[in-house]
Amino acid sequence: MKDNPFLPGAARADVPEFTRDELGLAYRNSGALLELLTCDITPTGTHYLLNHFDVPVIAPETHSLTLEGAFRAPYSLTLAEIMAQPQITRPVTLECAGNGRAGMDPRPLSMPWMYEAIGTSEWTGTPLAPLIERARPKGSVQDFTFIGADFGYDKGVPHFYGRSLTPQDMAELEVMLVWGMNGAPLLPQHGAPLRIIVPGWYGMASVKWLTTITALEERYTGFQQVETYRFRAHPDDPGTPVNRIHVKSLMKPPGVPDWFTRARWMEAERVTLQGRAWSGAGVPIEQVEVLLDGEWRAAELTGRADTYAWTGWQIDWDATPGQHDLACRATDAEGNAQPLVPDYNTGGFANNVVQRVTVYVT
Ligand SMILES: Nc1nc2c(c(=O)[nH]1)N[C@H]1C(S)=C(S)[C@@H](COP(=O)(O)O)O[C@H]1N2
Ligand SMILES: [Mo]
Repeated sequence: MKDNPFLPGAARADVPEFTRDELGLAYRNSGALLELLTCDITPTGTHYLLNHFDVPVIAPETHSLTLEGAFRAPYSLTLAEIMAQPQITRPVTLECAGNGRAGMDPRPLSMPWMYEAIGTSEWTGTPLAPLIERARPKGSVQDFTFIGADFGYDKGVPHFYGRSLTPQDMAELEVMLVWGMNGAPLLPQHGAPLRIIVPGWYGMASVKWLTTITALEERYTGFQQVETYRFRAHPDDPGTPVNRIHVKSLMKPPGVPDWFTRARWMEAERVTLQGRAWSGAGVPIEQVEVLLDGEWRAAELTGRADTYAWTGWQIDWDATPGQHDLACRATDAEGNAQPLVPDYNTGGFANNVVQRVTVYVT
């Protein structure tokens, strides 16, 4: 128990592990609070954030969305016209593709997420596919691009944040055009006044501050589509695209924390451990196992609110005195299970390694 931070006079290791630039990104791109995993819907303001550039401030009264390019009937809609479309509200779990990056070895330099780039909100908007169909895309269209109002540089490349989906993606995914989050207008940092939500895919596809949808007769080659968000084994590897979310689970850490290390302390007692599990593309969670005293035990699944929302789980644990290293591991209905060691890629994407939580019980 030599690292036990709960002992009086416990020392802090002072190894400068993260760079200043990573620290700066971590201030801007806040993560969810794991203790709120008990909430079905992530309380507004605690949903994780990932903003590549500066948050643009857009006046909703004058905002419009333009559909241009290889459409037979291109058009624009004001925000008011969009909000008059058939309205739907759905809980959707979003996760940043970089979640878990800080747990990779070597650590890829970017936003150093550990476990917390996750959240589930009730998104209000309208299905996007009918609005694209209304513009009558030509048969030759290969990509629909979604461009945000935020502009900046990455690796020397200036660009508006943009992503694309193929006509087949549009047919398969239930993409929403969204103006509301948890019953209120979108917050500036979450894409106000208009964004898309691509359920079941990592968050990079859910373009915020949406201004333009362009139909292309060739594949889109924007920076965020082809230069990043690829699984590359080494820098010269062309790699494969990152798209659907990989199966994952998290637990609410039990007991109380040590301020600095976030290690946990509790008294010996019977407790109910709780958490959430999710997978991509609407695939349900089949099983969650929790590592308790060296044994993987099946948790009870408490269900999910909708196809693209996370599933709750819980399990009782008789906590006995000593140090305990807990972990949780989900398996989805396609048989995908979380790995015990991370699968490396140069961008640090989709690290769905099992979460580990150290608990000191007295
Ligand atoms: N325009 C724009 N859209 C964007 C981004 C961005 O930087 N600019 N970040 C993307 C990434 S990587 C993620 S994970 C999600 C995060 O959405 P949130 O901040 O609302 O949680 O937004 C996506 N959409
Ligand atoms: Mo992300």
